[in-house]
Amino acid sequence: QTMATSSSDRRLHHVESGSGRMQRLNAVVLGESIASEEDELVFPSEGFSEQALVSSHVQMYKRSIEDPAGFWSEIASEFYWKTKWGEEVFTENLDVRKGKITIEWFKGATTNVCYNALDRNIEAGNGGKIAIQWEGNEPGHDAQLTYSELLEKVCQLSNYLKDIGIRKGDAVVIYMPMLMELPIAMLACARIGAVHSVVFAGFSTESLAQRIVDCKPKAVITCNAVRRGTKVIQLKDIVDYALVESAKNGVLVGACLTYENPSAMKREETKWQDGRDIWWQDVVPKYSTTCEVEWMDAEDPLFLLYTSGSTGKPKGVLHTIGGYMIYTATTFKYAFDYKSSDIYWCTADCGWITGHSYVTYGPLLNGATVVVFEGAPTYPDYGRCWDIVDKFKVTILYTAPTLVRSLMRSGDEYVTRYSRKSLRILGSVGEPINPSAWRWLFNVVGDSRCPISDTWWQTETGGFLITPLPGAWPQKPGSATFPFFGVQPAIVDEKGNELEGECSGYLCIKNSWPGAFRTLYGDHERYETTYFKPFTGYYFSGDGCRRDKDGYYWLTGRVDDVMNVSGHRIGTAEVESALVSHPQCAEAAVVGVEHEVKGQGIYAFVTLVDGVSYSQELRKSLVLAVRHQIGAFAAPDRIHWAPGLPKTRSGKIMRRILRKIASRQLDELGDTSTLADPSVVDQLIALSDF
Ligand code: 6R9
Repeated sequence: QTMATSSSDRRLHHVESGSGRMQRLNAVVLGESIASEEDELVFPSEGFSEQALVSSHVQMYKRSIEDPAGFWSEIASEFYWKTKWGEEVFTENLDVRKGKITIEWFKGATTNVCYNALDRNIEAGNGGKIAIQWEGNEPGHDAQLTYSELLEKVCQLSNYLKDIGIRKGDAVVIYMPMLMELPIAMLACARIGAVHSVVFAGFSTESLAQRIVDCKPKAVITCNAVRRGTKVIQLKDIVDYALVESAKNGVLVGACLTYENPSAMKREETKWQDGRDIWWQDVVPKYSTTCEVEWMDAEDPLFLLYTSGSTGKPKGVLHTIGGYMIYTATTFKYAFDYKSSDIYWCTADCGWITGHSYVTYGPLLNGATVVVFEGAPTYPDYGRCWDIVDKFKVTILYTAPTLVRSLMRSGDEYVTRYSRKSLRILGSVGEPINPSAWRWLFNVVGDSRCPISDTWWQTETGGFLITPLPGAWPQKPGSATFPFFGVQPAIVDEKGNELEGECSGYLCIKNSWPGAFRTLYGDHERYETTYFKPFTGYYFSGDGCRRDKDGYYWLTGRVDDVMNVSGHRIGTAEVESALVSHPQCAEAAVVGVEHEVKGQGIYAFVTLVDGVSYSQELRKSLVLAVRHQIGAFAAPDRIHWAPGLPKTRSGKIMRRILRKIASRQLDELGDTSTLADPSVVDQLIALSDF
């Protein structure tokens, strides 16, 4: 009946709740002991499966693969389209040999995502339902908006944006903390056909400027300051510098709409440029609470979101309207087994793709109640998450392994102090969740009753590609399980040959899905080169993957020069270029190393300019350079002085060797004879203080 029942005869066991910080795994094993993590199956309870949206997946998956046009157009018909698509539901070419890479879904049809998320749900009688349940940094500071109220706020902002001349196709940069005004700004853009580009408010002024210069927005929407934990971050200052920097590069932004966040900073204290800066509260509430929808082609752009690649320049991932709408809504519904009574909380920031697809669009398209949290999950203490869960009776909690690991270290007492009985589903995203973090989340947080949706996907994919469907099949701690409807993964070897059955290699996708990105903004060639040329005929994800004998997928991390630090994608080249911008740094090579909490830590090898000597101060100022160029989240954890770097005779840095040195696997350095100067390796080892 389900994909994995064939293997259920092997070992039936359940995971019991452990006690203390080290989790016990009490497996009731039939026959022999568990051979490996791949053999551990965790079954949904019978009650859970009975209630689940999908309890038998096989037929539905089969249909989605055999008849994608029929499958997706049926789902799309549940949404509002001003005009429908024609004969052709989608067209795709993923093969560079056949010409330009193109992916189009529902082309020719017209719709509006904001209309589908708000107006449609209100018309269905849900106007009085809470859309956004906001929780501030300080416990006790909260607010909420119903669907009708949210629509009114969105319309006011839409009208304001139109009034200052923003039209269909214009870009708007949003640099905001997790206030309700952030999703409001996204939806207001969507309503009038403006293309939003949200920049995570942890990015530095240089990074913000770089993005502004690339997408040339007509306006920037920001907030004067935010409090996160005990810190106050003055966002407006960062924006001011970025706008000066952008102007130097020929990009003048006419309007900077600033939300006053009085709990963090008074307006009088905010630096101001008359003519350009406008207080949100002074203008937006004056506008009408209704605003006509701009009907958009399904293939018009919805947003740009910059992400890291293997070169220093961030990539502007472009998503279009129709396919993204259908895909985020559908993945949200099935991977979280969404019911209208659910209270959903995703801890991600809207500055990342997770916040786009699964704070704003996916949940609101389903008419869900979404918790939006402004603060830090460990403030005022490690119990804050569970306090919020109990306070709002959260039923679905979607979070990241890095947070799970950090809470796991702080002790179970912080969790068990709270009831958490409202929870029914847990989700994980951002990086592979290691089995011990999985078990802790399952046993301690979920009291061994809540399935975990470990969702594998990317900024580029728009929505989940490999994910459990809770209730449909048993889980394996640490595996994202199986492909979502309509997704055909392929694991290939270096030569691009597709591997069958149990195997490991590079994870590719063979077909398009509605939520796929359509291009890199202004650089279709880079889009083709990065994603479609490495393995002809496939979309290449950049991730390594193993498929076990039961067909479960195990993501093993990036195989390119991209690191994953606390679930944030950071290119090694970006950190390197920030380091070499320091006047005393001659050269830098950065690698990711295993880190207990962050998943990966940033380890930088630095060669200094001749004559400069090593010092602790210099270390600090190098780290500062990265904080300034990219943001605090990209600060290197270690700086390792390097008189020279291991290079091949053609001058290519051999990162493989650096990775081994950084992770102290000195006996696994491998062949160093191809190096231009093999003695640099000994020098490096001599200079590391371990
Ligand atoms: C959604 C998001 C994408 C990269 C991706 C992979 C890693 C994300 C994962 C996961 C294993 C999961 N990743 N989810 N790895 N299991 N459930 O995080 O997008 O910021 O673009 O990062 O994150 O390496 O390639 P993005």
